[in-house]
Amino acid sequence: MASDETAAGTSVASVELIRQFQFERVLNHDTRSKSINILGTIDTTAAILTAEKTAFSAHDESAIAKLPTIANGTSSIRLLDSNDIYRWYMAVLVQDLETSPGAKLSLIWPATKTHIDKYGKQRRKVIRETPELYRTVLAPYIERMRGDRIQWVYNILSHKVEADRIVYENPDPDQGFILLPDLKWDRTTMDALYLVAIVHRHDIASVRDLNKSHIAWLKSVESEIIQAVTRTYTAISVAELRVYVHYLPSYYHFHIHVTNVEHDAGDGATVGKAIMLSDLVARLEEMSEEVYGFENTTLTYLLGENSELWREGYASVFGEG
Ligand code: G7M
Repeated sequence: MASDETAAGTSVASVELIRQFQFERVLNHDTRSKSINILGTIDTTAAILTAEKTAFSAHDESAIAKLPTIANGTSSIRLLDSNDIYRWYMAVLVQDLETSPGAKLSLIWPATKTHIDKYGKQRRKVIRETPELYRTVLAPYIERMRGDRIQWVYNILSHKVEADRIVYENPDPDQGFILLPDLKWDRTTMDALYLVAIVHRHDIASVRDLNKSHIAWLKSVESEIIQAVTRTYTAISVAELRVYVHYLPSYYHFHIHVTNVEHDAGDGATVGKAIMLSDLVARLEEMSEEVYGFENTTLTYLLGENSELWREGYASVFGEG
């Protein structure tokens, strides 16, 4: 951001956008993560608003100690039922924008069809992607998905946005990366810590581009990440960090997810999507010179049936009809 004035101006304009959001329909909701994705419009253009109830900040014991008393007066607690030694209630907890906000909102605007498909409810399919399928179906799709769709990545790498949030940077154009809070993190709840490390180099779109020549580099990136995180967030130790990569990712410029193991990152941290970085390195180490890299292996993952990749690519390979 060029100056504080610009930053403040951007922030007011961004808050104003939320106020202008016109509801259209619910795309998806999840009772476990207590979140909802809503499709709407802002100034007649499609927008997706995601609202997620915030987690309790277990590290902040003084706030938690006040929990039984922070309900807004006795009229805001209602007994639902009781049975023997068990009693359960509904309560309105006092919220405060700075210290205990009730929800985290994310806005995508203008939202593309790919975003709307991604945030909508959808069944998933298992894709057993051979090297041949990678070359013929996924690789051409990845080419189309680079460019504008990852403008946000380039903005971070060039310090154009989110620069004041950077937790750690190794600026080397070949070896380096930027570590910063993922947009999914509220930047306060330590148990929900979620960072993303985006590499400076542009030649790795996904796990498929990793080969044996990257082993030493991946190891040093992982250890730099771990050192930076444990130095910055002293409440967290090495054994509490989950460092992993998505296959398939949503954005095709190599990046690494770093979360607190206590955080339930939902589908993003499950089998069929998340691969531990250290497992990737181990697989590369075990690979023969002949196989050499992930380009020549079979990788299996889950794919939403709303996605263009399923509809226009894999449906005809794995679909029923
Ligand atoms: O699935 P994939 O590995 O591509 O995940 C990309 C990650 O980047 C997700 O965890 C997103 O929440 C995160 N992310 C996406 N965008 C658009 C941004 C952004 O603009 N800023 C930050 N800090 N993280 C983002």
